[in-house]
Amino acid sequence: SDAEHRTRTGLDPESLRRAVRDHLFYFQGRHPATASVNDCYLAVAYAVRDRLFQHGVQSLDLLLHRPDARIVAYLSAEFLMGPQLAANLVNLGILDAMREAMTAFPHDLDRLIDHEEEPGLGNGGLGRLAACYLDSLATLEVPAIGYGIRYEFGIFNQQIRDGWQVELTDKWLHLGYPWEIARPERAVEVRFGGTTEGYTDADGRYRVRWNAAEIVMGVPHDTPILGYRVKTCNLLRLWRAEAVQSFDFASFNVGEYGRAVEQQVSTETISKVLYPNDASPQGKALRLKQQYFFVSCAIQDMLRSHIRFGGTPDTFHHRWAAQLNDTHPAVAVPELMRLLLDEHGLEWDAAWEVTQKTFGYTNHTLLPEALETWSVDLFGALLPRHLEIVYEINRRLVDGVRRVYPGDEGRVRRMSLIDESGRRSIRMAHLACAGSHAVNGVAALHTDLLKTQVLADWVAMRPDRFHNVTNGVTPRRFMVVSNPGLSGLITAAIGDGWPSRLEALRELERFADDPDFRARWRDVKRENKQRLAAAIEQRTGIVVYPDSLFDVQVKRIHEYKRQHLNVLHLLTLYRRLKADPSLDIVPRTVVFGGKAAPGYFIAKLMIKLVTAVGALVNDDPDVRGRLKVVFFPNFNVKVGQIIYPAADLSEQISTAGQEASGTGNMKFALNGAITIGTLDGANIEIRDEVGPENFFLFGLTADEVRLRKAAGYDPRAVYESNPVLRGVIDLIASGALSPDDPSRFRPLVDGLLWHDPFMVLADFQAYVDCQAQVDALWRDGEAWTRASILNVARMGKFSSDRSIRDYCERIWHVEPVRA
Ligand code: 26Q
Repeated sequence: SDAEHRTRTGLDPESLRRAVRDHLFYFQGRHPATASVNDCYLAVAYAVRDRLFQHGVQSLDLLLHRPDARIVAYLSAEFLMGPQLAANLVNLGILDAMREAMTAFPHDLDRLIDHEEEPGLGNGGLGRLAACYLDSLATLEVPAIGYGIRYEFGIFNQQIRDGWQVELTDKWLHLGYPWEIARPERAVEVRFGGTTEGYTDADGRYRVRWNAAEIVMGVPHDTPILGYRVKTCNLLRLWRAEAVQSFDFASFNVGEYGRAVEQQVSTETISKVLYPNDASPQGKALRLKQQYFFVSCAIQDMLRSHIRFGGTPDTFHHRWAAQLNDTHPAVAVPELMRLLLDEHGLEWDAAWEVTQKTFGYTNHTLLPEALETWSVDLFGALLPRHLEIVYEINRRLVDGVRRVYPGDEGRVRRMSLIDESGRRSIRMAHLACAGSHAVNGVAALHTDLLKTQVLADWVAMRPDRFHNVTNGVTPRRFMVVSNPGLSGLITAAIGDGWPSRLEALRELERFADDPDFRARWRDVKRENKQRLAAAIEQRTGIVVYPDSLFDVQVKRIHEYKRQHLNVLHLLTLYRRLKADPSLDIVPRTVVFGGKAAPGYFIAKLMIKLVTAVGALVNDDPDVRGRLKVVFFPNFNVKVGQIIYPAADLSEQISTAGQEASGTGNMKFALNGAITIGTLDGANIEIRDEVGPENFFLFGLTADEVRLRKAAGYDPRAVYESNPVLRGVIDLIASGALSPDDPSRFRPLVDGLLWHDPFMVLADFQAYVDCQAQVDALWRDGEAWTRASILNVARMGKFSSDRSIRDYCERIWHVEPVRA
């Protein structure tokens, strides 16, 4: 029976209680009666980790006996994993058993789950996508390893002081991180700098030797990744940089202790901190070192394991399918070439075939300023051998272009791996395309734009290599873990199969007109809103009302995401109320959250603008609590898990053509929020699925944006001709929001009036009109609830399980390995 099986595998409450007690007592030297919250949290986490590794050992054993099984390597500079305890308990199926077990301890399970701090090893969408994909790979029983960097400091913690963002160091390791195991015995060496020299080997072949100037050790730290209710346990393997020797004895002996330790410190800075920009990369040497560091560790690790399991270098791609999560790991292409050529003696053509068959490349952005390039000088100084290999790849590429398009030197210049205009630099997206058998965008529109614009020349030469794989999110974390109320209601209605078969949500459609079901649906949402209201009051002191419409925009702060468009709407509502305080309006709570890159001045000013509007509006007696504006500080995965379930309206209002996909849009809709959005990224596909009548659409299309710009867009003219818009812009410009510094928001206002690259003013009226339709539906509570239910019922496509199946079938050609 199930109960007997649980007892045998130590998953019943009594075994769990004993395991937690043993960890506490023998491992941490604490008596249960006096254990602190952190003591108890660590003890529970270790007890759970033991059970994860029980599965993990099985998964690895399995591969030993299956030399033919293919393994996915997901290469990503970021993994935004979020809290692990609750998610692991759900995947193991022991959340309730552990809750019962913990009644014997001074702190209950929910207190411990709340205590957990998350490793913020990512900026936003791209890093969180990698984490969702690891969850789905394990759930689909596909062997996989996520390779990345074990940053000592993740994304900064955001505080709001006086309405401004302040960045604090993220010391996520300070209380100990119980989910990982260091594996110093599997360390590898990574080299930097120096020179190359040619030589002739024993067989008379010309070879190249790299005499590096610096050696760094990469030490892997493994976190087990268990699938949902399956036996598969994969790995997240993050690398930490360490000095080869703890200090340099040569310097020490001549009395230069300081110099010796300096070298060690400089080595260990490689994995010290995550770069907090999620666009406009700067060509910093340390960033390139980080990228090469983890990529070299990963490829060496993969090669070593392949050979240990009896493979040969020329069959590497039979064993491994490696995905490049944007261009951040694109240096993997010359690194695998180098290892195959210089260390394993393959000829160029054989090595190139293995390399192309190994890699796939996912693009996540079209923003020209976000496309990574490295100056040839910097790249050559750090990676001299790789530069030679890049030049040789380019020579052959350019030969091929000239063969297919004789005389078309413009095309040669456009496609070259080297940008020769100005200071010479390497185009990493081109390197990734050249070295991959498959290139994909992350939503249908994004892939189209990629194919017709950014990579059009590449599509012309290799049309069959381009794919779309629309993003997805894991319903385990973003529904089961974070929204137990809604999940329970869904399970009561349609059974418990939906978390791993999300298309089954469609069976909810027949409840959309059931008054009793609708009432329970509303009760769940209300409870979630109460929970968020409490968190808002605790963190900001602002009191909000759960009966108001919760209108939420949480995501990185960026001009292209247009948080300021949302603010212009807010001020429109405010001015209406001031003009007529007795006006009957739909009460709204407008919640913002998100981090701004520390060097992005306008984004930080946007945060200050939101908090300034809050200060103006929240306690105005004319408003009488009908409008509340909240900036929820330090948005991260954990905060998201409180916010998504409590939202009524999801703001997805980027300028069409700018947001590659978005994944927050999916998390909201899966929790019953209705979207107000543009035809951008995955919004388009969400609207196709849920139906246009259950989605608030507004704004210019990507084509219209392009045409309007080509025709000469004049934001000033829009401002002049729209009195409502003029009213709100003038209000911001007047200094009324910043009496202590009347010109504070001038840069924002001037940017909108004179440039407005993201067409905020062009979309303003359409947005305000669309918000009026939102109000109208909200006033019909039954109709709103129906639309909310239908949103959830029709969102099955956006499970990351579907995305991963797409990758497995069309790009990786990998299959599940079942226990
Ligand atoms: C690069 C070089 C140097 C420093 C930083 C960076 C860097 C870091 C992170 C550049 C970009 C990022 C992150 C990008 C990102 O999150 N993109 C988002 O990816 C999501 C998953 O595909 C999409 O849903 C979003 O639309 C896209 O914006």
